[in-house]
This record gives sequence, C-alpha cells and structure tokens, in this order.
Amino acid sequence: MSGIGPMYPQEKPEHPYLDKSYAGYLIGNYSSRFCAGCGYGIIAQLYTRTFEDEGLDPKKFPLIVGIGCYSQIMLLVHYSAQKVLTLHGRAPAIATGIKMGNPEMKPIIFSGDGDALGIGGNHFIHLCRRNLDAVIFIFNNSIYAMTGGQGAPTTLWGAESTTTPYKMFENRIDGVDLALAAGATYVARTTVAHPRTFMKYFKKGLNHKGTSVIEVIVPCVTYFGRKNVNTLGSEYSELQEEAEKMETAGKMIDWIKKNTVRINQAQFMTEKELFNKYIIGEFRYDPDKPEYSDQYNSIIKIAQGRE
Ligand SMILES: Cc1ncc(C[n+]2csc(CCOP(=O)(O)OP(=O)(O)O)c2C)c(N)n1
Ligand code: SF4
Repeated sequence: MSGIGPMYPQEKPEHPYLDKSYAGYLIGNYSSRFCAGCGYGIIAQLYTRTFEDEGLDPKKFPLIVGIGCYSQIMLLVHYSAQKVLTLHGRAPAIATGIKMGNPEMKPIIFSGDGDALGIGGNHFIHLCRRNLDAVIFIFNNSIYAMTGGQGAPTTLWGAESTTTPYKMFENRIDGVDLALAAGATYVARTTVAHPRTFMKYFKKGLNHKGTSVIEVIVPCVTYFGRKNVNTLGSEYSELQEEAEKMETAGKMIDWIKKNTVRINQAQFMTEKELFNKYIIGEFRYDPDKPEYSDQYNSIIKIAQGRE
C-alpha cells in the first residue's frame, strides 16, 4: 500500500464511478492507496456500480469493514454508503449487533481471507450458523497482505510467502466448504476476473434473507505475485522452465483465470486434479431456512405472552 498520493483535481477521471467514490466526490481525489495491480480497486468499482444499479438505501445497507489492505476500499466506494470500520476478524460481530438493534437493516460485510478465516474464523462460523440476514464478502488474496505478506490459512500449498520462504506446507482452508458446513444459506465464489458474476452474486445476496457468503479471489501483486510463479497450482508445476514470477496485474489475472474451475466442470474432475484450484460458482441457495433476527423476534413475542 502507498500513501494517499497527489491530487489532480484538474484531471477528469475516465472511470464513470470514480466521481461517485468517497474521496473523489468529497475532495476530488482520484488516487488510490492500493499498489499498482492490486485487485481491490476492481471490487470498489463493482460495489459502487451495484449500489447505484440497485438504488441501495445507505441507511438500510451499512457497510461493515474489517481490517486488512482492503479496508482502504472505504475511500473508493460510493460516497453515500454508510461505512463502519471495525476490528480485524470482528466485523461479523459488529454486523450482528447492528442487525439485532434494527432488523430493518441488512449489513454488508467486507473481510479478508486472513480476517474471516484466520483471526475471525470463530465469528465467521457463528454468523453462518445463525443464518443472520447479511452479505459477507471474503476477499481471498491467499496472503495476510497488510502486515507484510505472511502465510494465511488460505495460502496455496507450495506457495512462497514471507513466513514460508521455502514453501507453504500446511493444508489450506476452503472458505466455501467452511460456510457450507457452518450453515450459510447462500454460498458462492467468484474472482475479480469475472466481474459480471461478482455483480450477479452480490445482487442475489442482497435479495436473499439469510447469510450470504461470497468469496472473491483477488490478486495481491506485491506480496503474492512477486514471490510466486504462474505455474503454481498447475499439474505441470514441475515444468519450472516455463514458470514466470507474477509481478504484474496481467500475469496475476491470467493465473487466476487458469487456476479457476467452474463448478459444473469440477464435478468431472478428481480430487487430485482439483488440488490447489479455485472452484467458482454457486454452491448453495436455500431461501427456506429461518433467519436469525426473525426467529429472535418470535421468541420475544413468546416471552411477552403475545404468542
Ligand atoms: C486481533 C488482531 N490481530 C492481528 C492484527 C494485525 N493485522 C492487521 S491486518 C492483518 C492481516 C490482514 O489480512 P487479510 O484479512 O487477509 O486482508 P489483506 O490485508 O490481505 O487485504 C493482520 C494480521 C490486528 N489488527 N488485530
Ligand atoms: S499489498 Fe497486496 S493486497 Fe495490499 S494493496 Fe498491495 S497489492 Fe493490494
């Protein structure tokens, strides 16, 4: 991540949603704090576009943000979005409080892979188990980026990171599998290289009453790409002569596309073939399971003798 950078108010942003960004709209600052090639800018624009397309009422759809590089998305998302910056891994707990305080609200949670599946794994499990009406995004860049590129529970086997300078040898956690096991009622995975799918899943989550978990595979060029080669995850990874470090956004996006398998293709593949791959698609949609705040309200009525 870099400093906020110079402002060029005389320059008109080419991207239609930059004018709608928090920093762009308020102070005409169109710079980004993300490294060149970071995928988080794409997410900010897709969020803002969906926010406008759906005409989201900011008072009903607060954005609850955990701690990681991605927290800087707050400067880029729609200026009128209500944003709450919370603690590392604790965004689901704050979102639960907000939802229970005012069940009319539907929190949208931003979390990193380290955030939701490492330090906040416990909070994530219980959000899913309760089926609280909220959308939680897990931005998976396979690394703890903000603190210097340490290996995370999601780091692919064989990958290099600052804490695994030879190779990652631990089994990785799969955010989708965990969400399914914990009981989330809408579960999907996509990547920033599939922007239309991102918006489709986001809109579905917004219209679903229950916990929607959307994992998004994102490139971190600085701490993941520069240390790893584009044959990572490939069955041909022993062909090291073809391997290239992924030090640019283009190489990382190409690798993400190559290392991604659609859910309908995955069913014809063996466990060995799927090792280290990202399966994308929709894994569960269950609109019939009772939602937590509704259930809680019915218990209040029983306690008050009204039912
Ligand atoms: C309770 C707690 N533990 C650790 C930290 C230090 N910390 C801040 S951000 C971060 C890593 C974030 O990684 P991730 O959630 O994957 O997001 P990214 O930076 O990759 O976007 C860590 C370990 C913290 N702020 N609070
Ligand atoms: S360190 Fe990685 S995740 Fe953080 S801003 Fe840079 S590219 Fe993005």
